[in-house]
Amino acid sequence: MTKDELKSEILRHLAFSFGKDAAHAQTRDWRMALSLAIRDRVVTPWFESTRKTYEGRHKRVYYLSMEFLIGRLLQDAIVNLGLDDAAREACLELGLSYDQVLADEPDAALGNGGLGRLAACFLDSLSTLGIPAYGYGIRYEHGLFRQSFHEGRQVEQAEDWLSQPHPWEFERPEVCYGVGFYGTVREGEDGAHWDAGDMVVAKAYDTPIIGWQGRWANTLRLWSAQSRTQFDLARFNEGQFAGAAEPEALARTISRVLYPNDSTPQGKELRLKQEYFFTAASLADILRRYHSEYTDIRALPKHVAIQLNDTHPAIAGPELVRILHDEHWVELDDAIEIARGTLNYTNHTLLPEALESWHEGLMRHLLPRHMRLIEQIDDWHARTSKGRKMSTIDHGQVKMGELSFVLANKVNGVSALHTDLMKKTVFSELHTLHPDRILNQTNGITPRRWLRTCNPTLSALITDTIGSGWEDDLDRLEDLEAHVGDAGFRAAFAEAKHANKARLANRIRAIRGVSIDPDAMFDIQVKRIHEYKRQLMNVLEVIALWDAIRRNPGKDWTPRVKIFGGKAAPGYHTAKEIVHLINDVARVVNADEDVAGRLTVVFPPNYNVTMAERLVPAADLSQQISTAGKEASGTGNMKFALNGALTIGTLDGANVEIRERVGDDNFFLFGMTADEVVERRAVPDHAAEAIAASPELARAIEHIERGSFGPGEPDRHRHLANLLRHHDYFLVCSDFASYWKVSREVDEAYRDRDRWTRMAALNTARSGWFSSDRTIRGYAEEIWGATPAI
Ligand code: F58
Repeated sequence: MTKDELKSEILRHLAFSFGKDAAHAQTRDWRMALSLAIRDRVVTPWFESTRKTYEGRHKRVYYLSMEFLIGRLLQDAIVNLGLDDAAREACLELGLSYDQVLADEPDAALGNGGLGRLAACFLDSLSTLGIPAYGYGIRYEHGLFRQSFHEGRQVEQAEDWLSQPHPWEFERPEVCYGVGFYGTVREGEDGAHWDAGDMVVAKAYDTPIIGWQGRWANTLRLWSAQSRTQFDLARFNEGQFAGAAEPEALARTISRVLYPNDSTPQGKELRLKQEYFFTAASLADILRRYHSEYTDIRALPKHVAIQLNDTHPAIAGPELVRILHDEHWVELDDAIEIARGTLNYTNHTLLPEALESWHEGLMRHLLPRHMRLIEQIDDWHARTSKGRKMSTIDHGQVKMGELSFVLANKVNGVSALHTDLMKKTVFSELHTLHPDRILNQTNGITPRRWLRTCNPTLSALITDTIGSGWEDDLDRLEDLEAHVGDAGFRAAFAEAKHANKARLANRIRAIRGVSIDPDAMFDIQVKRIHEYKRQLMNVLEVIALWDAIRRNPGKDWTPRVKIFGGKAAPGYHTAKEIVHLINDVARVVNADEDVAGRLTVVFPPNYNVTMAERLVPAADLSQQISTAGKEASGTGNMKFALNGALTIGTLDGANVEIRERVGDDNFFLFGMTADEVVERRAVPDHAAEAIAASPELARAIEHIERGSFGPGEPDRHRHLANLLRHHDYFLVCSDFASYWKVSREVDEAYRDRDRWTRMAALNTARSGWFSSDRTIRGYAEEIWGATPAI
């Protein structure tokens, strides 16, 4: 498509799809018109992909996920279709700023963090590789909350990405399924019958996901909840206006918000309803498609592979058994085997508090038939695998990890270390019973979004140096290594980074009013705020550094800009206190003339995919400092390394594999190993001992206790200080001395810019393995038995 063709398509949509004259069109209108002009180019490959899948009778992959953190879609589609030059020029000729048009698109924030973003990267890779696949999830009306700060405290507001039309989706009113809840189970002569007490309708919305160079497009199908009953006109006419709308409002509650607060019984029930809602609708849809092609339900595992993204869709196991047994009259044991042959489960966490379990009473109340089947599945497992009963039901709780494991063909972890720990800890008993079931698939990231699109400066240098084609063959970045010894290449690499940093500095000045120097080291930690991710340790380092600079102002300190980004879960009190502390520390440090130009702290609110796309290319240092054994993998760590940031990190999650690949000389390692963490926790007074051994740490905690960051309110952050001294479960204190020491080595290393650039370039050259294309190939070969259809 030429620039002129695109231009006339934009104008055509502006007039005929939106009824706007170019003279009166706003940025939004132009963005919508450009989106539809681009979307038109996606439709033909999309239809073609569906046709080829049917014709070739290809095995289909279904990725069930409560979350898809896709972010913006317009530029992604433009770049994948190779239309970026045409789109930029067309906008220019129409008198528009291309960047401004792109920036008008709201982020589709249908996820919390890494798990949801991984699902989005996987969709991109599945399409790029031409593997017939569907993503299934929920079309939340309100995605992840919008974060702002009021006097340093996090404030949450409802996010409303659907308040304007979403140009990428196609509503499918004809694709809808009834999903039942509650009710009773009748045991008849011909088996069990579930009479649901309530029913909502799941309606489909499809978004095409176009792969690299437009060769293939898969579908993301999201479900929206609707009432089954029609609007009650009689009630309305009796004057009961709210009552007449009630059934609709209640049904819609299910797809209203991402991750409803589940601290109340009602919230818990709603979350379980969401899980069953989208899982049941997806399975009904998968089986409808299956029956349109095949007659033998027993051959399901041959033609269909279903991946459960964590345990949120774990009810798929009992639901599939229910359909096979109750509706297709397959013997129970056979039904269980067929379900097991079809389903696979990815685990994303070992944190005990994050492992899902549901109260047996709630499960029986909401899904009586499923609860009965869970008991039978448990019996079957005990019978067939020398297992003890009660692996899935324990002390009145249904453990969804165990249930997913028992009903999975394969179970995978998301980094080598995590998979190893899964075998040794949460699933040790099940692993002994089924030693071939657990395998590893280290996470990956799509290089299209996370290098090609977000970092055009570095991408251009890469293409100039090694030619094109690395975007879907990221191992080719290895070819850069031969150029790292070339001073000209290093200078160009440094220049690309500097340009990205200057762009970020301009933005931060515009949004936050803080001036930062692009020559200073940009030191970034962006991710959800969590105690195990240890943003608290990072802010302690800030405090200690501020204190050290004030004590020794004459020293030639390496200038640093500390950038934080991330949201705390609304009900996670300590995480919110950490947010507050970072903001308070930033205020004090940034106002202190003694440290000006040497240390600056920035915490832009509302970290999201779009902000990540701006921060990642501009980082010099990537903070990956979780307590070893706690971060399942991390994917931000990969994005930063790929874009030429050096990592300061622990041996946790995929950091281990990043370090192995980029080389220990190009990675700043500190802290305890996962085994040492377990030992250390058993030492009485480990925190006190560590504080006594580190004067920097001791002074930093004293500053917090003295109220240095709580103007007029000295006890403001005392709780965090107490936590550090007396309940330091995540071993911030015990790792601090090592962190501080290595951080000073980082300062030193940054002074030798050319050496730093060499290390950074080696990170880029050696990160090709972290492409999600490699991850998806691993799933396809080792888990799904699926092959590309192109
Ligand atoms: C993340 N999990 C892991 N969970 O923490 C991270 O190490 C890993 O790289 C990533 O998955 C992808 O494998 C994660 O993001 C959640 O967001 C939960 C979703 C359900 C509610 C609680 C948080």
